Amino acid sequence: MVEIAGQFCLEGRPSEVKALGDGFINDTYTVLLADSPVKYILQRKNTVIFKDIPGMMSNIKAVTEHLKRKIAAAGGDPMRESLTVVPAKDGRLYYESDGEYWCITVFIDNSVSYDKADSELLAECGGRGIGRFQAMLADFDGELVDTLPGFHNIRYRFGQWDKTLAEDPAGRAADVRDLIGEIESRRSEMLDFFKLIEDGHIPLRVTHNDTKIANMLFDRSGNVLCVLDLDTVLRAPCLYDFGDSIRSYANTGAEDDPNPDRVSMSRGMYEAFLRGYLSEAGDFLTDTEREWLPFSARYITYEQVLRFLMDYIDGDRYYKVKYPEHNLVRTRAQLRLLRSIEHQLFPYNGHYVK
Ligand code: GN1
Ligand code: MG
Repeated sequence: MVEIAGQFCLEGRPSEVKALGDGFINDTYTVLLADSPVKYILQRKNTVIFKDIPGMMSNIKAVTEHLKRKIAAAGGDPMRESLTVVPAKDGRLYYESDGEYWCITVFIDNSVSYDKADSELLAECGGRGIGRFQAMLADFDGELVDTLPGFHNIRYRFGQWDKTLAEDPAGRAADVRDLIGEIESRRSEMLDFFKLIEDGHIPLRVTHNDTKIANMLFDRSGNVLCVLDLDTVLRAPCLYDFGDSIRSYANTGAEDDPNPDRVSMSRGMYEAFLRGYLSEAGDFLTDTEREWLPFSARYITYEQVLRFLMDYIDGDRYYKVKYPEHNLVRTRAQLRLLRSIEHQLFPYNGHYVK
């Protein structure tokens, strides 16, 4: 891997590559140099999931250049507040070898990362960070390749779901009938919401689409320093980012908590994130977007239950698992969160209550 890192335009000779983090999709490493304190992040991108790595990297390059211009204009530090893509020596944004795709970005030191939000203040800062990220991209008018068609599209997900259930590749469907029922009972409501997007009542913007707290870096005073993992930057409703953030920030337990009793939505964290988010995004959101913010938490959490369960039924082919039942444990924990969101935000016949 030191040799692979050497294929990129680094500020010195790479001397060591160390595994980093817990991503479910890509493999991530830190690259150290022999003669300089500068560090880098090396990733082997998952080509089963991402079919067009060159397209993905050109998206990331275009978006980060736009962000850097905005950050510089606001007096910020573009090298610390945005990812920086490091090209390979041949000028490409990736290095390909034996069908594997490798990419490098600059490591941002003196920052803090979290797996879980530990205070309402942090949730509010997270909300501000995502709102600001979306606001800076509001006038991005470059090309973006749709590298993950149907990513948060529940109609597309139901297509995959129906096929997986019909094929039942790992013979697991019979044992999870109760969970399948949880998905089916909410199908039409989810499609009703998605129809608002299909019919153009909710606009597409440039959004992140994977806003869990682990995908941002904070500074020492708790503000979002830099939004990471731009693999899924796409044109999509900004509600997906809000919903996915609530799924992450407001969960009192872990995403894969083996004890679902620890899992619920913290109303305080929800309100704090919302406050922070609206302080930055309030200016560009339409009334319809505002109205559907609470439902987006339900929608994205529901989609995540479906995706974890579908992967379990499919024999664990999408998400990395640490043990055989991992996707099932994730499903149950996310279902508990979904119920808690419903119970608190939609107690009366599915209507949102303030
Ligand atoms: C994956 O890449 P990572 O680990 O941040 C997934 C998200 C899921 C998330 C669940 C491309 O995110 O959609 O919400 O796991 N990314 C992709 O933690 O599928
Ligand atoms: Mg990702």
